[in-house]
Amino acid sequence: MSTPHTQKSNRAPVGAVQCENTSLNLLKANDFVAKTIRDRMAAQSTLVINITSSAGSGKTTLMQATAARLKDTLSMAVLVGDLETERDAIRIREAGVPSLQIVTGGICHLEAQMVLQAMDHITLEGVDLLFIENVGNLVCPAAFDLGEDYRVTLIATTEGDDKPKKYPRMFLTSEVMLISKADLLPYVPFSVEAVVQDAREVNPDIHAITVSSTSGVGIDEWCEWLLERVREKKEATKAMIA
Ligand SMILES: Nc1nc2c(ncn2[C@@H]2O[C@H](COP(=O)(O)OP(=O)(O)O)[C@@H](O)[C@H]2O)c(=O)[nH]1
Ligand SMILES: [Mg+2]
Repeated sequence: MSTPHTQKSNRAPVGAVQCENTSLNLLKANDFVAKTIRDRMAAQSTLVINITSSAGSGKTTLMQATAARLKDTLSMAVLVGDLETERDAIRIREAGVPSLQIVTGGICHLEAQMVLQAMDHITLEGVDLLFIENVGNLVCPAAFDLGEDYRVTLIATTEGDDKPKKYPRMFLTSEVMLISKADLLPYVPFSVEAVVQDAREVNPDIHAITVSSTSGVGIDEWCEWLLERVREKKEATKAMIA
């Protein structure tokens, strides 16, 4: 009989030391902090969206395009994680939305404690929609709850349509998959149908929207989805207080 995968990953090879899996304890600590963020944001009715993808799939450009559409309709803020530089936060501020860079100093994902610390350095009172742009990486960010309401993963048409099956945890834990850079579809071998089918085999409930931040395709649908979630969040807070 074959050994279940979960047991296999914890079993030491012959001659090796069997170590305690301390990562599981770290994740428990992370989830505790994530709950603090979730409770705090629920009390003030701020919708929190964790944006994940590989590096270069268009997360920051999407933040800029979303800012252009929604900044006069609702109050937005963006926390953005990268290993180095403040470049993305500057781009988002230039688009007219308050933004703070979280420099992870080499860590390949954001953790809830980083987000909680950053929250002390940006005004979130009255913010309807808080985006957390994660570090570009389809692997590690999947394991860390940041206290978000929704996780949205971008997959660019330039990345190849085989990624949902190769990086299943990211697509399993996301509510939405945005197929980005749709303007490049005529030039790259990428099937929207195939990527949606693979993603739904991993996560049957994943909602897919095809977007292009440069041509504007799908940005209306994306912004409508966001506005609906903001409305729901406000209703939920009202019901919680009543
Ligand atoms: N053609 C095209 N290029 C895009 C689009 N969105 C982003 N890009 C380009 O892709 C590159 C990476 O984008 P960026 O937003 O920085 O990606 P991030 O690393 O995921 O934040 C930049 O050169 C962008 O100009 C798009 O919708 N269409
Ligand atoms: Mg970016």
